[in-house]
Amino acid sequence: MKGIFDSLRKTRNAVFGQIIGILGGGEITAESWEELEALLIQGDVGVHTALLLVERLREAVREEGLYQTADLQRLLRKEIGALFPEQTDPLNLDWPLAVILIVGVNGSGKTTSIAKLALRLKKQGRKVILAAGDTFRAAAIEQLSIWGERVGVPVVQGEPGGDPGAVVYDAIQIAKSRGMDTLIIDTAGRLHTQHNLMEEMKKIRHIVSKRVAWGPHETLLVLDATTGQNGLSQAKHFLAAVDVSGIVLAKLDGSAKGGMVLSISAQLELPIRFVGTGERKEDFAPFDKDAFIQGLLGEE
Ligand SMILES: Nc1nc2c(ncn2[C@@H]2O[C@H](COP(=O)(O)OP(=O)(O)OP(=O)(O)O)[C@@H](O)[C@H]2O)c(=O)[nH]1
Ligand SMILES: [Mg+2]
Repeated sequence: MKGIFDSLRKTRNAVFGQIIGILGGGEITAESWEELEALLIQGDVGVHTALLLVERLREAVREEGLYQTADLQRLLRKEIGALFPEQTDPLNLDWPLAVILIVGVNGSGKTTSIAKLALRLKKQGRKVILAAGDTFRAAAIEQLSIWGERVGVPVVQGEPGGDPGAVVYDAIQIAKSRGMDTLIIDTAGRLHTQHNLMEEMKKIRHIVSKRVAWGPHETLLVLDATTGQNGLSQAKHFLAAVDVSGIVLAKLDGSAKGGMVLSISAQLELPIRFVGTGERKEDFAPFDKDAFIQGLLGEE
């Protein structure tokens, strides 16, 4: 199983390691600030978040009367940490049937992340069932059922091209009749139009909410870490249409753009619940901000 530290190797090597390089010794000069800002932006932290970080660091340096770049390194770790909530609550699954809706653009890593999450919850003793709510893309149902078999979790599926609402409806009935306690719903990443996609998400939510008290209890948006800042603007479409409760950041291992995590926290104001750290079913970890900071900047 790959952890967060390993999965950030590309990000660390591409950019963040250099930050440690420029903060390796000597006095803080105007150039240190410029280089730091440029590297943060290059590392896909996002302009807004990069400027915010530099501003906070400048303030701290002024207040504490510091002048050495080594101090800046310590402060950088601290200020990055401050972008994240102190603690992330556990998933809200304390229900007779907890329903988790998974959304995200096509190819972001939804189906894989569902399987990984299902396996994780199963190991925790939960009775998990999956619903193949992506009826649009021909191979999607098949893919989910293959993953279901791999992780040993049943999958409720409908007809390709059928109504995803009907699949979700059936899945809820089956889950209840079989005494399952967790339903995870896969959804389409693409329909004919973006508008249709958003309407479908709303419809699925509506069906769940009518059949399961307070459901869906979690709506996780899967983002592809390799898309960096672009992924972030896509995320905003979903956030405008559906009530998202958290982020799953897939493919952190394949990305040199792990810096985007900082702007997810600073701009979307949503907790990152899990990260995908590889292609295997075990390559999945709860987000841990200390491991993340070490992964970005190296061990202290
Ligand atoms: N390296 C790596 N690859 C991943 C990870 N998660 C998913 N992938 C790969 O990303 C590709 C897309 O993943 P899917 O789970 O099919 O994505 P999806 O969002 O369900 O895609 P659609 O059903 O087309 O909308 C696959 O090749 C996965 O193996 C990860 O954490 N690390
Ligand atoms: Mg899929």
